[in-house]
Amino acid sequence: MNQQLPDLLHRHKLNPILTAADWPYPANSVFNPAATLLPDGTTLLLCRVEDRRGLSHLCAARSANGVDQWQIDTQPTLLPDPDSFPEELWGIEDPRITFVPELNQYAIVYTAFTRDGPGVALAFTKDFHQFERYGVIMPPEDKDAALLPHRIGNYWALIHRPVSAPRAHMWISYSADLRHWGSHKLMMEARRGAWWDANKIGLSPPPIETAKGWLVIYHGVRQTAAGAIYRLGLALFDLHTPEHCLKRGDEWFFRPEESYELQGDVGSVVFPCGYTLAPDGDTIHLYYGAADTSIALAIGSVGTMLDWLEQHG
Ligand code: BMA
Repeated sequence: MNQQLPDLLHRHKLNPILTAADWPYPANSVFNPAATLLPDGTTLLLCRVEDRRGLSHLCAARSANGVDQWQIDTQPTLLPDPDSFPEELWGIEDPRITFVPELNQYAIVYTAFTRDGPGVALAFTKDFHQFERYGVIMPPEDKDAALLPHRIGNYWALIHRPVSAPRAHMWISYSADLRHWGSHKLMMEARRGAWWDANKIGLSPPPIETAKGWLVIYHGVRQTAAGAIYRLGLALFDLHTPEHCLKRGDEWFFRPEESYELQGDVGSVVFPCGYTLAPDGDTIHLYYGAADTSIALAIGSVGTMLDWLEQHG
């Protein structure tokens, strides 16, 4: 192992843990999964599956240990429904799952690929079999969104990433009813110039609620002559005013290094959309898309990430 590199996440030796070859039906690629722990301790991944036309849908995979022996739904779990939701014309992508205790349901926030680019859509489910769609809640161009698990004051809060080309920052918006959104606040800006997170950033998995604040893993997109590099950074936000950034790491802490991250449909991409927390409340299993082709797992500690942020923020 290269001791010069930050050591916050350890790749699982079985990586990539899921590929299109594992799928029960034909697929081009499987990547960018949302994740949650079901009440019985089963890990559920809601995977983005890109079919051979290029359009994506979502498919659930379940495993007792979150590593192998995946039971994959034999049919797509959530397909785009462009007849009822024309915003899903070109597919649905990159989900984030948040369990919402007040509603006793899982919120799934995903990208709807509309005729005018990506927008943010919301659906709820109790069981990952039946889904109630709310439709697009943030119009294009917007993506990389997740719902916070409970209200802040009286309002639900949604983190998302609208684009005001050529730059794209993280915003947070509030709603009393989950359908009408306002009080839009800039949460964190992409840096400029040579920085690893210059010009375009976005939320990766949903924020992690800790005693010190909302711990956010975000991606920075660096444009280079050879294409984009997607790397991960950390930031901490106030628990009661989540648009207020308490700390932001200057350096990335995870980057594409392994062959399955460097090569694929889109090389040099690590793109997590979900994590699970072990019963110790500290061990994090981060699930990420590797090179827009497969699904990989990296394991870390929330406490160690917070300590790193103290030193590097
Ligand atoms: C982003 C999203 C992700 C994708 C990444 C790299 O903009 O579209 O779905 O993994 O680009 O291609």
